[in-house]
Amino acid sequence: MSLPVEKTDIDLYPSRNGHPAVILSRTDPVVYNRNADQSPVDYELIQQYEKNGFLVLDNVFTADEINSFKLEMKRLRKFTGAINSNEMIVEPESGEVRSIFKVHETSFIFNKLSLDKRLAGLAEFILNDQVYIHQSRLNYKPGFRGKEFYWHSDFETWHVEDGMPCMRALSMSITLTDNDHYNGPLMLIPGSHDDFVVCSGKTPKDNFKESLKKQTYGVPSDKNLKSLVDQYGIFTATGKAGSVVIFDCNTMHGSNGNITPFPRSNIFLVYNAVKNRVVEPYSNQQARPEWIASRESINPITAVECQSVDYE
Ligand code: 6CS
Ligand code: FE
Repeated sequence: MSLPVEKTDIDLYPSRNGHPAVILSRTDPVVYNRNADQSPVDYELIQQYEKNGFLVLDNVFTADEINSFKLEMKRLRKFTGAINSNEMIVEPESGEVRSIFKVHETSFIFNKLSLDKRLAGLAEFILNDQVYIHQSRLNYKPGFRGKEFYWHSDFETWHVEDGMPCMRALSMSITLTDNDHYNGPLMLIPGSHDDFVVCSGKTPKDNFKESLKKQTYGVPSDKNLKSLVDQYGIFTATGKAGSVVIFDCNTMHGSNGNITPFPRSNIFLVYNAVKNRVVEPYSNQQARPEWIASRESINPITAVECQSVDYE
């Protein structure tokens, strides 16, 4: 196990600390492995990821695999509240389940999915290091009353509230239901990963108790968001169940509410480089709980070749 990363005094990405809400340039690479021969996918796809800050891979998982994941998602919705209510976040108004965290530890199937070479192998290549799960979450976004996820950079939150030193992490969103243009699909701003948007305000104590329901701190100003959209536009990641959206930790993203009868459910697996393991939060506040951000349980992953039969 490599030595824990010492928190350097220089905060390369100061945010929510009274500084003006400006846009700084990224100082970290996006793709850490420059050896195209080692890429587990066509290298053009890696170049697309580097340019846009995200990549959509269709038909990564079979219908049988997705069915297994959906059954597991329903099972967890039924039982998690009883066992680990903290890890279950409900929608503020309807009380329906919005998210369940730490499913890579509480679910045998989703633990296996987090090790699946189709995901972990690609994360290892892009981050060019051993990887571990920083966070996992099932987002149910139920039909009729599923609420939005306002625009944000995950890294801004993970840096300020979890102590993630650098931009050497990525999220993989596996679509468990069809993500159509009408049921609140993930929206991403292509190229925004190269800009670090400093956020105003000061992080309230125990912010996560509110932010996981509705994020109001660590969100870009209207001016900065408009400047990103004017420069780069907005991409909507629609896709059939079984597709995977891989996005850099700093890509600005969000999703609208869902008033259609069709749920938009995804599982998010966040891979962080072991060399980029979290240190003390840059907000100098208490670290968020382990079920939101791995800190004690940093287990480097050994990627495993998985097929449909492995998920039955
Ligand atoms: O605060 C967090 O870590 C979570 N919040 C959002 C909206 N995206 C990243 C992560 O799941
Ligand atoms: Fe996010």
